[in-house]
Amino acid sequence: MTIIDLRSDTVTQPTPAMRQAMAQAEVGDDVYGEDPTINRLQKMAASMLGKEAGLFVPSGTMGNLVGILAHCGRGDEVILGDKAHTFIFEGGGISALGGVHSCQVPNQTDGTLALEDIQAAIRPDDIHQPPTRLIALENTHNRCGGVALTVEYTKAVGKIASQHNMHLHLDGARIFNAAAGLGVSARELAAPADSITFCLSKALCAPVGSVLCGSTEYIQRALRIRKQLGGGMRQAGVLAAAGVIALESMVDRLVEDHARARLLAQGLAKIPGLVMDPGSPYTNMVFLSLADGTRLTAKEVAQRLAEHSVKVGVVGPQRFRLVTHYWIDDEGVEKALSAFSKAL
Ligand code: TLP
Repeated sequence: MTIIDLRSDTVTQPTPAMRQAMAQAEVGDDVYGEDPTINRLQKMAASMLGKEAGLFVPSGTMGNLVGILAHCGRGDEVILGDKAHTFIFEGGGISALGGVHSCQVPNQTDGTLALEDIQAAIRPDDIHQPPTRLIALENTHNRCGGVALTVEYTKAVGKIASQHNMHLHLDGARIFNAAAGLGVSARELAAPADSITFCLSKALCAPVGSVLCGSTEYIQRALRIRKQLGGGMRQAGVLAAAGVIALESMVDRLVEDHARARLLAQGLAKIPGLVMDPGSPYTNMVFLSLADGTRLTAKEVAQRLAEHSVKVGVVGPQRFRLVTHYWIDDEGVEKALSAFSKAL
């Protein structure tokens, strides 16, 4: 029986077109800068994000790590959200491996950091304090419900960064979902940022990889850091080939995932015992909880759903995250709704 896997868009398998492109990919040694497929992917990515250069990395986590270390030295500080993926889910890599200090500012429910909170977090020039070098935002914001940060907001943060001679990094793991959700281009969303990393292996279905984009000089620095971290790959054009297909043919269809997330949310809202997060879904993520007084925990409900071949993310004792993606069709949404009805 087909599994309806709504745990994440990271579970997406490569499409048949990707598998074919991977098999036929022209490759070379990328540490020598000689993999034509990687070079093509990096160029495409940079151009779509409006940056001078791109760097293929194995994961979103490495994209953020390399991205932040290319801005900050040991003892420097980055301002980020207390619900940021980089703060919560990346193993503390920026401090463990780069000695970068983080200053967490509360994420508002719309995924933003209040501008006054950012201003207040910027350190004075004082030898007792770590120098604030960077602000990092996340778009779409995962823990804040997959909500997209607007161009206007990102511009306002970019302005603060440049006024203080600091930089702005965007964890744009799902920047193309943000763009689709807002009806703007990813390039506009990335414009105020000095650097952006986005993932090929989430909603865009590629099996591996992310791309970090920024100025030529910045990417040159990032290249050295990627090598230090062991992320210099050789004939990885077989992976980049799927990324090229992802950028060519998977971006414009993301609106379909968003429409199915809405369909899913509408159906779930009608099932007694479930409480939708207000506003959910913004893009491809549906967040909901069990109503107070429900005897079952989210984990127990997830086990029951699994018996009906439906997998969901459990993100709290009573809370779920369901993510739509390329491999979830209308029938998948129907099956998920029917499984929830049966499980409860
Ligand atoms: N997020 C994963 C989990 O780690 C939670 C998911 O299922 O959503 N930035 C953001 C905003 C992300 O959501 C993720 C992955 C990453 C970075 C890291 O990407 P990978 O998994 O490629 O290292």
